[in-house]
Amino acid sequence: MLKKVPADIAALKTIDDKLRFLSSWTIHHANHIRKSTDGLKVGGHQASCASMTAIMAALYFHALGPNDRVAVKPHAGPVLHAIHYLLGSQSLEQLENFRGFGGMQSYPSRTKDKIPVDFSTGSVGLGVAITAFASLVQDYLTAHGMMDEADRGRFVALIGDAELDEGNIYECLIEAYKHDIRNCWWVVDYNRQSLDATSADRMFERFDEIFASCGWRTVELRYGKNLSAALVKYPVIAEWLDALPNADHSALLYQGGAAWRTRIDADIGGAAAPFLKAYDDEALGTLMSDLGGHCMDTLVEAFDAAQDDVPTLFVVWTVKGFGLPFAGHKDNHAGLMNPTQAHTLRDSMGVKEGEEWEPLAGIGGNARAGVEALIERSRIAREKRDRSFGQIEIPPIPAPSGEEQSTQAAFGRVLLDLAKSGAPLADRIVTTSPDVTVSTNLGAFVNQRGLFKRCEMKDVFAAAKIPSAQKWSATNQGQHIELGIAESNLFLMLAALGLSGDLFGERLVPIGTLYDPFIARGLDSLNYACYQDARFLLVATPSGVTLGPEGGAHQSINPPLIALGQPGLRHYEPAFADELAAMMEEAFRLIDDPHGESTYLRLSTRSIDQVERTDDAWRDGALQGGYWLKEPGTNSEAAIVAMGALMPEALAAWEELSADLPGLGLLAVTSPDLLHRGWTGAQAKRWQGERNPSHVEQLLSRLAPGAGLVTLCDAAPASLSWLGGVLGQRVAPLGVERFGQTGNLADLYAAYRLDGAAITEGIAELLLPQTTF
Ligand SMILES: Cc1ncc(C[n+]2csc(CCOP(=O)(O)OP(=O)(O)O)c2C)c(N)n1
Ligand SMILES: [Mg+2]
Repeated sequence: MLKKVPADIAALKTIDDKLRFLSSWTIHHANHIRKSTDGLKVGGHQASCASMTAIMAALYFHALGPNDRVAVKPHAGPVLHAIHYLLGSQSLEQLENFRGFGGMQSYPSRTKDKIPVDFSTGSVGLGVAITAFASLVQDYLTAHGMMDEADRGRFVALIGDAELDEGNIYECLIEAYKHDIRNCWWVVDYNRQSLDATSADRMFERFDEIFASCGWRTVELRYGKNLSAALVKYPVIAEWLDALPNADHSALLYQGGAAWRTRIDADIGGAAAPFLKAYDDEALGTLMSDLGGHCMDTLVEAFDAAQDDVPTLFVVWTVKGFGLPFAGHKDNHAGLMNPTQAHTLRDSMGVKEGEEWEPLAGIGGNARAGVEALIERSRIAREKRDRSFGQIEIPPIPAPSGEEQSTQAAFGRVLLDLAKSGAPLADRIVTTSPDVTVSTNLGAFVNQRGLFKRCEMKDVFAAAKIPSAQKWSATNQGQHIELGIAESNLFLMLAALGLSGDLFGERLVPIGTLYDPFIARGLDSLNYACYQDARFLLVATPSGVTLGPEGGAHQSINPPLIALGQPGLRHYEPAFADELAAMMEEAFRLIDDPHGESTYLRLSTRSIDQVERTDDAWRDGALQGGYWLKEPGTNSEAAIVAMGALMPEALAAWEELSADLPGLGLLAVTSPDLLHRGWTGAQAKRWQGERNPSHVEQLLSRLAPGAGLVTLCDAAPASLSWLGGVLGQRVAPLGVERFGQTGNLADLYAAYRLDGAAITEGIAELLLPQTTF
């Protein structure tokens, strides 16, 4: 941590004003000055920005150092851009194009914004929680000697108060406590307003306790220096103000001095007279708005006082829309100043018309020198960090041997072999799982590489010589981060691990496991991880009704459809162990490739006969989304198209049917996601003059133009039924559309129409003279 330097309070206050003006003007420009071509409201959140400008001035121009990383609450994005504009690291063009195509984004975006954005935000709550996981990654890297202790930073989340209603914050808080995280500051912009209205009073009394019980220091910055001094002098006002409900407080802040006077007089009467006499209306309004979050001395003092590594929650009282005409109004969330109001603000800042974008317009004399010096002194990182790819040597991943294997068991074997191999890749792997480490077959890897904890944890069972297949001891050299059962945390952990190259310059290879149906539990966090291009391997197992006796609560149906619609995540669903090994190798490569992405492997516990391969020709196709497991004959009229764990049914049906239907093909689909992307991508390219058919077009063009496809997957049938649209072939889609239930495989496959009989019926449906409807 850097040594603190004395603060130039006057210059910080001027920067606070400047940030309030620039963020407001950026939004104003986009809504009222830039030409609209479609009549849509552009939007923006002037009030949410104004709430935080002092807090952000104090942080970025005083408290933060170059190694600190910040998640900025989504609606204060324009303040972050204004900061970089003052620092010279954001262009006018970008500000003028706020919310325009290619311009600065509505909410801070790591990937699209031109300024350094440490964490994307937008879906409230997630940007907060990822900071805790990032601090854990920092501890991991320093413990493993991949990062210098001296380069440590602090992880700061700037939070809206209503954001604290998101459950993911508390899930994360519990996990963070277990892992003893540190170097985190969460700064709550406590403006007591959400989107719809003012926030509930009751809960805020409890936040202290919740955070404190999870090991956090809590600091409340309620009143600024002037108001605090007045309240000491007039305790009767202090008592009254402390008890004022949120809604009343906001309304009075909006109404101003005269309303404060009337209300105080009505509520307190004669005892308030000396206080009321001491201020005229304007001074009273200003005094009552002097909350901690707008008092630079208070902010600087608080940040300076928290220089150790104890995680700290600052609850900073603010006025939503501070200094703007709709300050405190409950409807101000998306409120925009009209041009007259924006001009009044501009004039009040001493900025001349036409000079609105001059960074230091309106700041004259000595003040200017102070501000310039402060801008020069700001220690935050001004430019985007490099993304560090291409660091990891990826060895060939051999397929585990065995005539009968499940893809889940093969996954465990591959990792075990890697762990034992001593390959550099193995040292970069970090595994993590929400309490399903053993049941997803990570156990063997963990036995080899151990759990990670900053402080050693002994395996009590092993010490007592109680037999167990699983070693469960932790050191700071371990490579498995065990999480409690909270899938959202898994994805946030993967997001933080998957950004290690971007945040810390050292790429890790994160592998997270969970049961396939519970992807849905953390879906927004998964999307969040992908949105900011974190790189990881997600292994979801078991999956589908193939889970048999475990029953419907654990049998997944729609994840392949989720994956089909999820950018930044490649779905592979192998049938055989050699496919799985190839996919893992590809997934590792994609993690370390600038043009790569994350991978989702959907695996199964069903042990199936492996196929004999005569060559490696299948491999390329498998990595592109599919290959002919049984080549079709020339102009074949039909094919079975199957995915994953149902391949034995497809193969058996193929054997049976091909006697009558010579030339029947069997297409093994390994990734509907990739096939679909290839299809649409090739179409788009044709319009740019490139005429290469996509992989799926090539595969399906081996069949007759009007051929029929029976598609089969242990998932929603729509995962594959779209294949008929590629070349206009007819489809009989088989898959799961009702909740599963317990049973053996034969019973379940019959009940859900996933067996040989269903495939035969499907073929008949397609080949018999067309049914008329
Ligand atoms: C997960 C999610 N749900 C809903 C929204 C829509 N939304 C954006 S801001 C907001 C209220 C934010 O209030 P607060 O956190 O107090 O921020 P501030 O008052 O500082 O604007 C809501 C509901 C969102 N961005 N993310
Ligand atoms: Mg709020």
